[in-house]
Amino acid sequence: MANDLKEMVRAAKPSVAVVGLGGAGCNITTWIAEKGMAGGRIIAANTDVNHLATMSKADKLILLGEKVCKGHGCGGYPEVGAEATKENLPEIRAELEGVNLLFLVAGLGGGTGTGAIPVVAGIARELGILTISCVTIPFKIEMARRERARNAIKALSESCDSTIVIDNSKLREVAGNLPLKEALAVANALVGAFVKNVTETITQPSLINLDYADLRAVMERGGICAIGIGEGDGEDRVARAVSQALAVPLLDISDMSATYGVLIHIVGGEDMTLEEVAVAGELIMDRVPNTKRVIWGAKVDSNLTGRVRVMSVLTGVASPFMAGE
Ligand SMILES: Nc1nc2c(ncn2[C@@H]2O[C@H](COP(=O)(O)OP(=O)(O)OP(=O)(O)O)[C@@H](O)[C@H]2O)c(=O)[nH]1
Ligand SMILES: [Mg+2]
Repeated sequence: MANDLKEMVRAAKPSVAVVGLGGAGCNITTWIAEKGMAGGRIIAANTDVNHLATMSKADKLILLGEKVCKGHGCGGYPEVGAEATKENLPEIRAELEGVNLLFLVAGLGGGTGTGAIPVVAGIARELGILTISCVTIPFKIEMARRERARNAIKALSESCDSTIVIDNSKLREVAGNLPLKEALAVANALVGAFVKNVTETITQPSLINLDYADLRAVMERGGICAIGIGEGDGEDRVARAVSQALAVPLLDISDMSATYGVLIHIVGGEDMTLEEVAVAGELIMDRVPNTKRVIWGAKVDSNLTGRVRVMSVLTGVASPFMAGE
């Protein structure tokens, strides 16, 4: 019996993969690979051979569109990025066979990531994989790039289950006056931590496990999603972390009460109590009363003693960016 159960646990463990596409996407997979992620396979794909070979870390590197791009990038043309990705379809499909949960990460606005991400999402849909894309949209001053990103998000919301959108322009609110490169690194760390936390919480034992079925219930056809992060210490640390996570979503949302679902992930030191985790769930419910589903996972990280960090994903939101702002 014990052996049967062990075998069932092994068989029930979902297979998770993360694919970074283009320069920003590969920077995010590099962040994840450097931190280490238990239970998921990391793939980095780019047309730019130099960036891929010298700066990208992953379990598997894929050079996209060798014929079309000859190892250079796409120069900001998404049509070229899509063409380049089609050259590698068999290889990408082979990587995705048997995967249950897929994260696709890219910075929208350039050629490779913007062109590749809908193509890979299309293969994932054919294979019936729960697919969550995590994308950034360019700064407000990058007008033409923002328009390109908007079109890409429309395409993604048709082919992915959920599309988590981070507006680089909103980074100022969390990253303050950091130099550009460091502000972008804040977004990379946020997306990287989200992918790592969700992967580990559904594949490894943790304080409160989110399982694959829970995740599927919230993220399947979740539409456009906003992510927020908050941190607190001392008394009321959970309340402060939760309100910060909900107050500064990294995408402007027109109406928070229309949120369909919420995923919350809490990380705290050895001193975090189960009571605190439960309170976090209640506080979130108060803020988004019409939400149909709330799921959460929690994990202990001994480096965070005295503090808690909360990450929230609101699904099915309406954003002024998508309305053409
Ligand atoms: N968060 C984040 N955003 C980035 C980073 N690098 C670039 N960006 C953003 O992502 C957009 C696309 O840039 P890249 O990812 O370099 O473009 P690409 O997909 O490689 O496309 P091409 O180089 O044109 O083939 C830019 O307009 C920036 O807004 C990064 O490291 N982190
Ligand atoms: Mg590039």
